[in-house]
Amino acid sequence: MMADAFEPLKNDLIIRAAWGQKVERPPMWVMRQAGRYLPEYHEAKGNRDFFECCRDPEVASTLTLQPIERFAGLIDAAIIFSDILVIPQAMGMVVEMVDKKGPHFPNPLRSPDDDQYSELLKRHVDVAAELDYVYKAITLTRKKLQGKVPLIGFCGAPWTLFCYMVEGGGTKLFKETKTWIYKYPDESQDLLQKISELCVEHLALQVKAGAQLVQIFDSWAGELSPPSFKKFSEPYLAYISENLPRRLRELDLEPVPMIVFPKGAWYALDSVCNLGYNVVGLDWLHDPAEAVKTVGDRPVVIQGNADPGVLYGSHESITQAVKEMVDGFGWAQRRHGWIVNLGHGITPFVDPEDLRFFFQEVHRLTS
Ligand code: 1CP
Repeated sequence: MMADAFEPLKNDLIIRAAWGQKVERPPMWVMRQAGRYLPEYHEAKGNRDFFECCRDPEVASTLTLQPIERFAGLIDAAIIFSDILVIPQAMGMVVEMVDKKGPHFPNPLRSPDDDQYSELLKRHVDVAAELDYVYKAITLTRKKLQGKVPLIGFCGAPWTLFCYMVEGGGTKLFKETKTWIYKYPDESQDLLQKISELCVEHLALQVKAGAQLVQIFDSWAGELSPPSFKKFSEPYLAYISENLPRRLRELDLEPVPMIVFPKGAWYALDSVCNLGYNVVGLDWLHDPAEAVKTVGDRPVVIQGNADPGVLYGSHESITQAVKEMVDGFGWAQRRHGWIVNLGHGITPFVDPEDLRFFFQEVHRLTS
C-alpha cells in the first residue's frame, strides 16, 4: 500500500504546528506514551519478548494505538512502537531486552582493534530488508489509525546509539564511551558517520511507509561537555537534517517535519536551533521563557517540557506544572511555536488517569 492511499487526516494540528503555523491550541503527545505504565500494554504483550513485539506488525500497531484509544480526543499524535536499538541490530549486533533492566548487548564494541569494529564499518547494511518489519508496522498502523492523528517515526541519534553500542547497555559512568571518544576520536567519528547514514535511510523508509513526522532521540546528549557535543553529536544531527530531505526527494516523497530531542544539552539550545530541525524538544531542566528567548525569531518550534515526575504528584501539582508551561511558553500571546510534551518519557508506575488529568488541564488552560 502506498503512503498516499491512506485516509486523509482528521486532526493535522501537530503537523501545522511543527511547520510553525499559528494553531487553535497547542498539539500534544507524550514520549513513551505506549508502554509499561499502561495495563493494556502488559495484557497485549503477554509473555512475548520486547523485540518480538516490535517485529510483529500486528502487535506493534496494537500497542501504538493503545494510548490513542484510551486518550481519544486529548492526544494529537501516535508514535510507532519500536526502539532506537533496531539500528544496531540491523548492523548485525545482538541486542536483548532484559525484563525490568533494559537493553543488553552480549557483545559490545570494546575497541577499534576488534575485528567487529572494522567489519561494522565495512559491511553494507540493507536497511530496507533488515528493518522491513518496522515499515510494515507503520503502514498497518496508518491504516488502523484511519486518519485520526498523524504517526511519528523515529530513530536514536548517532551519539546515543554509539553509547549503547560501546557500553552494551544503560550506564551511569559512561566509562567505555568516554574511553572511545577521548582515546580513539577518529575511529569514534568514523562509526558515528556510519550510524548517521543508516539513520537517514531508516527515517526515509519510515516516511515512505507512512510516517508523517520524525523524531531523533539524543537521550545521552547531556553526557557530553559543550566542546565534545560539538564534535561527537552535533555534526551527525546536522548530517541527518541535511540528508533526510535530500533522500526523501530522491524517493519522490514530500518533506516531513523533523524533531530533535537533545536531552540534557541545555547549553547547546542556541546552536541546536541552527541545525535545520523544525522542532527542538526540551527536557524539564529548561526554563520555558528562557528557551523562547533563546529561539528568538528563528523558525523553530519548541516541544516539551513538564517534569515527568509531576505525574507522581497531586492533581494540584499537575495543574501548577501545566500553568507554568503555558505561561512560560507564552501561549496566550504567541499561539504558535509550541508542542506540548513531557521533558522525557513517561515513567513506569504513573497512573494513566493522572496523565489524562494532565492532558485535560492542558486543554482547559490553552483553549
Ligand atoms: O510510545 C513510545 O514511545 C513507544 C516507542 C518507543 C520509543 C520511542 C520505545 C518502546 N522506545 C523508544 C525510544 C528509546 N528506546 C529511547 C529514547 C527515548 C528515551 O530516552 O526514553 C531509548 C534510550 C531507548 C532504549 C531503551 N529501550 C530503554 C532505555 C534503557 C536505558 O538505558 O535507560 C528501555 C528500557 C527500552 C525498552 C523499551 N522500549 C520501548 C518500551 C515500551 C520499552 C520497555 C519494554 C518493557 O519493559 O516492556
